Amino acid sequence: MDEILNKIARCIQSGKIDKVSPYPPDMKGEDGADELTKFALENGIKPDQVLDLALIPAMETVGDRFSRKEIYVPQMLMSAKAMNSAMKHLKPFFQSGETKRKGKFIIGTVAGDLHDIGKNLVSMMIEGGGWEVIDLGVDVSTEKFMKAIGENPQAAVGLSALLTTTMENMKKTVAVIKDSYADTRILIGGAPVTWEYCEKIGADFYSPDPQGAVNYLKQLVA
Ligand code: B1M
Repeated sequence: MDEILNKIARCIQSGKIDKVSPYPPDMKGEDGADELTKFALENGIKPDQVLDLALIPAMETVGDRFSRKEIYVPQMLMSAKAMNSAMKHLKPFFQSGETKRKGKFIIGTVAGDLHDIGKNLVSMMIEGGGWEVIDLGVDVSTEKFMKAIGENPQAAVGLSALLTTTMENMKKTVAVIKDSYADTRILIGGAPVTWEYCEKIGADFYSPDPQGAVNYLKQLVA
């Protein structure tokens, strides 16, 4: 198991998407994150093992290397593409939850922020937890969140931010939503977000991971 997980992690770190992708040149012709993840799942490795032991640690390494200026945005983008090619195989497992819907959940990455890997994971797990998910995508303006809430007034809302700069937009969005929809439950997350920040901006809940988000929503309807 370790060998295949290490290979997947290497593909994420190097940005090797699939067998036919020419990047990086030294891995040309080799299986990529796409084929290796499919192989791992077909051979009994659990989806959460692929996620927790290969994909997420590999992305952390990518982030660290970017911080140390060992890699730049194009390489980070290739790693994100490799991660997405692996995640498409995990998606059906995370989405095969109960069919009866518990409620609606609106989610998006806040304005100015294009990071969607974490948001997509949260979205998948919540859908798997039995919620109808309205995913507004990335770079979502406050107005777009407000429109979606207006159309789905009972929905809970999730905001994701990965940049310290866009956390400010998260704050603004929370304030505007709470101003018009005081009862709407707002859950926030993303690498730079903390409980302290959650309390400061008046959101209802902070979760560092998708499972915490699922648990929070579960107790809302318990
Ligand atoms: Co960007 N980026 N990036 N990036 N990127 C970070 C976030 C950074 C920490 C890298 C670094 O410097 N070490 C840094 C932010 C620094 C800061 O603000 N303090 C950074 C930067 C600077 C930038 C640019 C500004 C770079 C530039 O252009 N000079 C630029 C900004 C673009 C923009 O958004 N406007 C940029 C661009 C990009 C890419 C497009 C190349 C790519 C994103 C592709 C994509 O998402 N489709 C990218 C990537 C891949 C990263 C890193 C390497 C990985 C992010 C990721 O996907 N992690 C990242 C470094 C890092 O995080 N280690 C970095 C894996 C993912 C599973 O984790 O998203 O944290 P995460 O989600 C977690 C939890 O946070 C939580 O659950 C998830 C699973 O556990 N969670 C929630 C997330 N949302 C939640 C919501 C919830 C609950 C939990 O409830 C609603």
